[in-house]
Amino acid sequence: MKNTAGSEAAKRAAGEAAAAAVSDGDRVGLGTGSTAAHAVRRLGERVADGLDVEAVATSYQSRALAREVGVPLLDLADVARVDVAVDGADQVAAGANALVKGGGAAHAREKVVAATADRFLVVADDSKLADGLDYPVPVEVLPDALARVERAVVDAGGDPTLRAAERKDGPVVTDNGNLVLDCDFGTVAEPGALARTLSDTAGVVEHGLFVGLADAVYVGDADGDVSVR
Ligand code: ABF
Repeated sequence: MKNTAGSEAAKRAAGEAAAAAVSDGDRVGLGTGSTAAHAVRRLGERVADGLDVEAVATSYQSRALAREVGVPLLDLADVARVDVAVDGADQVAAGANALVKGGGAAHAREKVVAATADRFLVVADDSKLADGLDYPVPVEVLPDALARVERAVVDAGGDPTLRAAERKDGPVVTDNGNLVLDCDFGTVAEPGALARTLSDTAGVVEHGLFVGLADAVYVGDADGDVSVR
């Protein structure tokens, strides 16, 4: 489930500020979620004004928006690196390079794009900032490994909940055909260690701890001001 508490003015300010950091000729990673959508829309305006970029999308949602606003797309499978990626987050640990992402169940592709970007710019409203990460960590799971991964999450001190679909009965199924466990670990003292534990768990396709990947975090507030940290 996504952390949707923040104001639209704050999201827009953060997204548009990050879009301004994209340069002519850049290959761009387009993130998912309402904050990243502001960056994509602003990029579309800049493309209409002559900006020459090519982009890869992190989800069906961001691909559809890119097409709608006229940002030229490449197939992510053909792209080994991007100059800059812009994406949202569900929670940002203030002062640490650690995020929780995956409220939109797109974190597997989002992490691929973030990891291949020379610059990974996170965009968030100020409600996403926290002293320590305590937002439930999304874990994408092979369906046949569900019970095993649930047990591994419990053994690691977490409380896993299978993410239910909002508009129909049954669980959320990701773009990759997998399930999502939202795992409450309380306040995560060592995000890097937990990230390694989850990555080492057979059946885990990807998890939503992004540690050491962000090059900058654009934080918007309700007044439309942006701080970059
Ligand atoms: C995606 O969108 C997810 O990784 C993240 O959980 C979510 C943030 O959504 P929003 O910007 O709408 O709060 O980036």
